[in-house]
Amino acid sequence: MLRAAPYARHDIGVRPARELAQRQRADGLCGSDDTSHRVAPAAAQRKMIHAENFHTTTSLLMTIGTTRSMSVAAMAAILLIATVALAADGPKARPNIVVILADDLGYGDVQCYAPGKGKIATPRLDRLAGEGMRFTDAHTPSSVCTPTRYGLLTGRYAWRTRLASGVLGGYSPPLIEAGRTTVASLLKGHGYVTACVGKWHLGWNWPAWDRAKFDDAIQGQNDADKGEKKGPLWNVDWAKPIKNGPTSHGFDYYFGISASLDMPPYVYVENDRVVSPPTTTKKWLRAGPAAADFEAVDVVPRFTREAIGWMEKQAAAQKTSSKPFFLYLPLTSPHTPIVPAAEFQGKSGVSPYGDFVQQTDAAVGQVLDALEKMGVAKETLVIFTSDNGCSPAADVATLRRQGHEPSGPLRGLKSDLWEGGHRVPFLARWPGQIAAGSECRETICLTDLLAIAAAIVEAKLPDTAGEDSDNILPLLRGEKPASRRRDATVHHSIQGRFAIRQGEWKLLFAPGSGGWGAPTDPQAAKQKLPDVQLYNMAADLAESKNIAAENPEIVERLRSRLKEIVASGRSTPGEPQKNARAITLEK
Ligand SMILES: [Ca+2]
Repeated sequence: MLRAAPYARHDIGVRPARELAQRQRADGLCGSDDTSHRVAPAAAQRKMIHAENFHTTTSLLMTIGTTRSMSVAAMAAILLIATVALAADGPKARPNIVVILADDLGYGDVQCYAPGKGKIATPRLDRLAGEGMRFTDAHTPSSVCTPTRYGLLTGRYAWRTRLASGVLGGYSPPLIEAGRTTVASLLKGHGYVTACVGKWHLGWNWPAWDRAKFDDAIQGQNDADKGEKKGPLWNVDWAKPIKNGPTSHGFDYYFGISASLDMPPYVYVENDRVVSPPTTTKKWLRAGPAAADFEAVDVVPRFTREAIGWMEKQAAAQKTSSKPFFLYLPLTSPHTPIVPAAEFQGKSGVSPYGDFVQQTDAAVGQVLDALEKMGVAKETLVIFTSDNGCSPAADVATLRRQGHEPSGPLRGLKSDLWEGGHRVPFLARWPGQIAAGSECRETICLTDLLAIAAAIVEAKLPDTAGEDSDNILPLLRGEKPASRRRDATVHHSIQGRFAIRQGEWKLLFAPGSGGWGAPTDPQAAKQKLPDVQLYNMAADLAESKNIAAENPEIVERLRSRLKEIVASGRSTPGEPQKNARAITLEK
């Protein structure tokens, strides 16, 4: 049953659905009075079913109790049957979990996040928001791909690993440490069947013909390699299995590509095998080995199809088993190459990027429709989010000319420490558990997924897992937690610069954007801008006025907290853990 907990708006920022619906009607946010898509609270129905079962069992036992001829053994047998019947209903309380991760989708690219400023139609995402909870202050742990994906799966900030800045390439060795708990390994260990379909971008070990040459290729892949046949990127035995990929980190099944859609090799991998070996060279930004039939334009539809096919198999299996499923679906859109399918070209009326965003919205719609058709939508927690903000590669100047602001009210873009780099859309739907049309303004982070999963399966995370993960399940259920396990959230930019957010305060350890945005840090240093920036996010969401000089004690408090978070290897209570390298906060 939904728990509409009493709340103080400014304390917690979780609004009951009714108030939000009224507000939406008042200001047009998410833009619809239409409640035809609202779904019945499944958990409430389940509870009623439980109650009926219990009532029937109790009546039966009472009847039996009055029948003196009934043997003790027979009563015990009936009690056992009743217990098994109730227990068999138990696992259904564990939902299927579907996490859809868009690639480089900005905060303002989903229309319900940018009333008046979003010019790209996103009807399916807006509808998802209306059916669940919309977070307005959700952050990726980094403003670029790889570190966010590490954080999402492990509940730990990636800057604690060897990756001090930037991202991995398509040939990089694995970033997730062997034996580290992931969302997938945790859920698999608690009876879930698990799959990842999509862009991995967390590295794995390719089987190389010549390891020394291969290592050279890894080092030079982003600039030196020209993708020539027999060049270093061809130094792979494509027939042999890859190692330490998704199926080594808790996923029963994998279908996808090794990194971004503009990073070779351009091949699909199923589980640990290349589906179709490269025989030619293709180029989307970077040149490299490609399977003859691999085309960038096909990838989003292919992932959507594969994901739905896998879920259909699991839903069919659920008719005879109680195994819930977990699907992690990291899409490659709307990241470069911007390749909307023919039926979406020109559809947005904004730009090819707008068309690709619309295709992403439609792909999410297909997944949601499939859940409905399979009859499992009511038992499925769906989370939709993005791995970082909109990229400058989206041709932002054209978008702005069309009146579309991809970061909505926020400053900056992908790569930056400013909010546009890492504050992202985050929608969650779980009928009967999450109030339809609700909104939460608490600061959350994609690293929280591991603790949510642990809470769902009622597992206690060991001190060595999810060091930066906070269980936000109570927030999803509209409850007010007494306190948050993670009292502050750390942001990290492509250049490896840090920022910390605590309550309304945000302190950036960079004179500029920390990323590609102007002024960059070298430009800011030339302009003699201060080394730190302090903003009050409640008063200045656009990060327009640096008030560090006027608030030295707040700067010091945040600096000191960030030092602790770095040094102790964790931002949640627990035994201190080690980082993989020495970390410099202020550069
Ligand atoms: Ca990305």
